[in-house]
Amino acid sequence: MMKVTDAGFVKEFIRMCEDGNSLGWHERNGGNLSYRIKSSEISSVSDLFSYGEWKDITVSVPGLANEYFLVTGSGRYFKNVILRPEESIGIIQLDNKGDKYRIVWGLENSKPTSELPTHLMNHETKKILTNGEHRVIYHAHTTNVIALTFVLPLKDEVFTHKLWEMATECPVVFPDGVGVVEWMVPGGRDIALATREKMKEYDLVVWAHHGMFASGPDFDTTFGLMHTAEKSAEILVKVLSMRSEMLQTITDDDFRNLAKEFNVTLKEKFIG
Ligand code: 2HA
Ligand code: ZN
Repeated sequence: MMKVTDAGFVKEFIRMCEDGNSLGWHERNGGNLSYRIKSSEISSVSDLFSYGEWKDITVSVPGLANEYFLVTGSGRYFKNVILRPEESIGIIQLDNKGDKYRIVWGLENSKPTSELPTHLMNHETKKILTNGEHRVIYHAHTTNVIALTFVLPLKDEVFTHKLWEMATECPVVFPDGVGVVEWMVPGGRDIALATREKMKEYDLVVWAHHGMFASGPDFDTTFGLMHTAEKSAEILVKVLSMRSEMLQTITDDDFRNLAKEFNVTLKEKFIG
């Protein structure tokens, strides 16, 4: 008999957990991942569901009523997802108001990630803004971006410009830029609301002294966005460690020429 873990979307989810873990972004139970499941994918596995009790989400996401999500578990380790998927990840369904969820598969002796409010608020915002295209929300503890939040001003303009500047592909991969949320208590409603505000404008949001959140249409694009930004941050950390001033860099006009060649729009507020 088919298992839920045989489904393509579950395999891809597990692979992404492995990739993040192999890059060192998920110490202990750090980070979390969620995927808004397509209805065709749900019908391929729903025979295997058993329905748990309805529980409060603590935020209201009416735009996600009745949707199903594959999510990582609270307190679970990314490194164990491939070894013990049934206890590390699971599928939840939201109720018809978007106030409650129930577990329908997996998450044995566990519950959804502590960052479920931020994940669902981001999903709701992106579902509306992208006409349902975005389905993946990913939170990782990306070492070099975290390091930069101690030495750069916590401004969207500064982080966007610096990350664009350190790797030529960055303005092409995230032309809309990145948002920055100052340090806040994680896991709750307030940080979910602050992140949602930034997600209205960006697909990537930095959490000061904590990590990043990325949104995208599929696993590869979302992981690639996180990876590209974190690699750029790593280059900046290395450069700053070598010397405080650069001999040369990518100039404002270089950015404008790059935008023309790659047919992306780069806002002037991130350039000048
Ligand atoms: O799951 O990453 O932000 C642990 C976290 C909380
Ligand atoms: Zn975290």
